[in-house]
Amino acid sequence: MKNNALVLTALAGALFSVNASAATKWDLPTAYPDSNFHTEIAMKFVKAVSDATGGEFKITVHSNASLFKAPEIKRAVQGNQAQAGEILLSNFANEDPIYELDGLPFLATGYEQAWKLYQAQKPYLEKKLEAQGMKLLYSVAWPPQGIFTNKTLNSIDDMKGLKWRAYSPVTSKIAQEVGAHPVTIQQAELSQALATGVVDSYMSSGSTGYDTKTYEYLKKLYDTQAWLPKNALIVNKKAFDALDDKERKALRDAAAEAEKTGWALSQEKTKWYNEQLVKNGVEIVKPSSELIAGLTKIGESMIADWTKKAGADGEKLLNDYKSK
Ligand code: PCA
Repeated sequence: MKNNALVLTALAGALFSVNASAATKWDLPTAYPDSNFHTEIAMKFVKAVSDATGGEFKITVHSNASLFKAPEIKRAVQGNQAQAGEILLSNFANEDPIYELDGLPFLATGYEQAWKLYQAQKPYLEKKLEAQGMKLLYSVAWPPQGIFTNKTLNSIDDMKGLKWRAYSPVTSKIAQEVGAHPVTIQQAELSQALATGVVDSYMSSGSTGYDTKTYEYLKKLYDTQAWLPKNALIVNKKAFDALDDKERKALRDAAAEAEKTGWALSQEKTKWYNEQLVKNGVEIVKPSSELIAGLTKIGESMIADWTKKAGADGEKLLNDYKSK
């Protein structure tokens, strides 16, 4: 009897210690390198989650497309091969217009407008992701988008024939509209594409120009400030639902903090990134009004197309945005 009790106590102890050490381990693939500010924010986010749970909830960031390539991350999270992931929303424009919205030229140009657009977009984004078995944790804007090239661009006519790197359906469409030749290449492969001459121009932020050492190849950045696309941190819904209350709270709190500091850091680093480009020989050019007029016209027709595609919800969203 006494022995049995001892065995039971030992068993219970063993079970308890198994439970107590059953840490939650998640993977978080992202497509951008450690030097990127989005990755910096993601690293802080996972540390905050770990700290708030006494190290019980560990999320491992796999940066620079080392686990999944940029266009594969969303599906990996959906299928729970990765429980969390960071995606560039406008990469998925062909899936649903809601993903395209913040990639449209001249709809929202500065940080203030981009934040307002996000507030109007967010409920629809959450709904779409939920329907796909995922949840939105936070989203942060990239710096404003400009054009890297060696060519002098007085108007969009000068963009004809450029070998244009695209990162999304919209950036591909812009190339088609101006008679450039688009090739879709994600950031992780961009340096190589520049080095081998596959592309000689692209539209993106100073952040990507810096991360990819674009300054070694392209010496002008036309500061068009055309839009601010966003990355989003998403999680698999089943994985999220399987968390205990403490873990879920840790995740939510860390996400709210990441979003707040992420937007501030993005804005703050815009200047810093451009300074690094200048130090490395890039001329930051104020675009002519003719160039802006040409790009704005392309943007307007894309926004009109978007409104048609997005139907009544889209119209409501845009009205919401304009009234903010
Ligand atoms: N950098 C990413 C997307 C937007 C940006 O500023 C890229 O060029 O791939």
